[in-house]
Amino acid sequence: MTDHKNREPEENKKIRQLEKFYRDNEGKPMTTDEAVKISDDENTLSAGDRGPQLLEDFIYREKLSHFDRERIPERNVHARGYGAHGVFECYASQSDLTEAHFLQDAGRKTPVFVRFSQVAGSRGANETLRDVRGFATKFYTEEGNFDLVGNNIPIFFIQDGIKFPDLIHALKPEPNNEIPQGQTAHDTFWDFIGSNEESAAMMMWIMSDRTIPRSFRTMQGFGVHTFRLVNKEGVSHFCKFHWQPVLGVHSLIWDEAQKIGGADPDFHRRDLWENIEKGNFPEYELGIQVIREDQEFDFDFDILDSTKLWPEELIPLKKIGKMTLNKNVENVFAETEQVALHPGNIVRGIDFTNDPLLQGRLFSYADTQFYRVGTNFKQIPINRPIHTAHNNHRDGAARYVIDKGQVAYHQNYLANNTPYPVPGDKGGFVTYPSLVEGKKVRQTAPSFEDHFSQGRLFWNSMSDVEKSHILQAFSFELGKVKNPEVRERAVRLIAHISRPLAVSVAEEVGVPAPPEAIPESDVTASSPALSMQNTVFRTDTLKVGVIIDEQYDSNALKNAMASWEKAGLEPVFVSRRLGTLEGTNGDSLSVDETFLTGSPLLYDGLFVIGGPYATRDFHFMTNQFIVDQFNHYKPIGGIDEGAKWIEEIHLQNRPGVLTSRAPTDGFYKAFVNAMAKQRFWDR
Ligand code: HDD
Repeated sequence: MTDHKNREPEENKKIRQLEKFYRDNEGKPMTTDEAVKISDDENTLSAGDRGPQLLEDFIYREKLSHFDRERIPERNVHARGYGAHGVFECYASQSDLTEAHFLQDAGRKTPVFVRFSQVAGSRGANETLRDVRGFATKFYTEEGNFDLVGNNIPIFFIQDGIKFPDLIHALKPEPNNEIPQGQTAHDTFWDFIGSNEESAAMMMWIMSDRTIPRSFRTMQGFGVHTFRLVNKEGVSHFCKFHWQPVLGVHSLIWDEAQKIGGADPDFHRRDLWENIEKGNFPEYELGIQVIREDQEFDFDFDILDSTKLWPEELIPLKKIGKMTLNKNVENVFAETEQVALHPGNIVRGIDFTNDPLLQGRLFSYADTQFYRVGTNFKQIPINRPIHTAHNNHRDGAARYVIDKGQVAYHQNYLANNTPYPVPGDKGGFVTYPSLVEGKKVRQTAPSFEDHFSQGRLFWNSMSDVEKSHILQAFSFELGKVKNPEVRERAVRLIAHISRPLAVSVAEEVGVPAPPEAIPESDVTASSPALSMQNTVFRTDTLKVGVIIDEQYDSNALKNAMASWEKAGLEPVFVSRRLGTLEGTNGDSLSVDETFLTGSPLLYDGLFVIGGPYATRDFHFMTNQFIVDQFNHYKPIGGIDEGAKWIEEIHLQNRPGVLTSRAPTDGFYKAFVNAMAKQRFWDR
């Protein structure tokens, strides 16, 4: 691997100049925080060889006191996450829709920081648990920071922010025994869902494979809420934001997700980190769906309801730019942990709507950052805007900036009334003057009351394989619920969306079928854009586990490698021990993983070459790898001994299993095509 510090893209450097905040210890003498050079960092000052330690040892005290304060409260939700820097590039001016500076010119580049996360798990949770993933982006624009704090699912569980603490209390580990960690397969979560019909559509999404993504690089992101775009003329459009991964949307299967939790609990962060280090920069296109103000009531759902999506077939997605993540963080705590994302961070040209869920968030995020990171969290390098902020905010715990001058108030004469407000026509932020009328009430809007049509739309849009995974997910999750009434209530909720699904789930989890009287949604439409089967399939950056031993067939490997390189496939050599292996031509290769450190779970496909001197153990371990890959529907190729072993267990000629004793170019091409298909569901 290359040292990523040496390849930090020039454009990131120029725009954000993060280096000025870096502290590099390499080659430097050790000092205290007061910069006093330290002569001994391993022995406490004590009175005599075996005597008591002395309180005056300021070096010892400083070291321990600082250590004692190293942790800050983890995020209440989305505690486990991983971030990276990058650049967003605008495709074409969007000035007809918005004044937002970063969307004015084709080719304009804006630095970004993204934090991916999982909702329920604590900071140490394993990363492949079934859960919604966060996809939060901070755009450091020339006119201030804009945060798009989204998820990998386009809708949400609830319609009003006041219910968020209830949702999260139900979803987190149960308070009496703090079990289970980071997952929803337990009584309180399903009690909440079964008691809150507005969660029905989200229930369908979270039971799909969307909640077990293959990689952060293969996840969509959604701003969820309806925002406003406002142009120079003051014309407003409603807008939804989407991120589309260039690699397509791909997920694990449940058996893999569970086992990877053990094989590599850091699966997602490792994948992101390693790919950025290798220069496989993840890319996502930003899409917007836009509707005019006068179309607000044209749909059979309320556009302010966060439990509803806008079907792309009705309101098409327009791609307006691309984000490339091109630099890992230098320090996870300083950047990923301290980054303070907030849907309330908007810039001129973007504004809020009355979506009650969004309004709740506008309060909650800043509030939590003040508590979690501290009063002056906005001055921390990762949170600072590109241009220095100027205002009369002063003091507070751990203020980093030294505010100069006598004046800290507005209006003033002594500083010539600076800092001064900027009128709207000179670049100041002006709130869109939307009309507000009505009595103060505490109630759900009647237009928010259809809870089942979009759950049904989602179900109608799934392929047979996706449907079977949803049934399996319900069977697992509700199967873990101890209270039979809670199971039954959840099954009744499913019946509003699909009676046959509810009946199958009821059978699986041992509760009565839902009463016939429950009305099932009559929506017949589907939205192909919602099915992951209709995504992009590519080979680049997919990993091929290559099982190989001494005296491997050098020519065959050379040909295979050439075809993989062309397709961007990345081989991982697996053998019985680390070190080098010699091929038939006297060439050598370096083993990446052993049967012990590697795992078939971690490769997108398997290619078995083996070698003539393979031991019985080698053969046995290889069989295990082959069977796991087969059970997970992933491509398998075999040549030489590899082909023989696959034939011995009668898997040759099964879908996605390719063997050859005399491999040709056509054979290698067929293996690459199988990798592109990724899964062979018809096995
Ligand atoms: Fe939230 C964190 C996404 C509803 C309150 N949320 C948080 C993060 C993401 C989301 C991605 C992690 C950001 C990071 O990486 O630091 N949240 C969402 C989405 C929602 C949503 C897409 C619905 C559309 N959230 C939501 C509501 C509330 C909150 C309704 C409260 C009223 N969310 C929080 C929070 C968190 C948070 C408690 C915890 C840590 C933080 O904010 O910074 O304030």
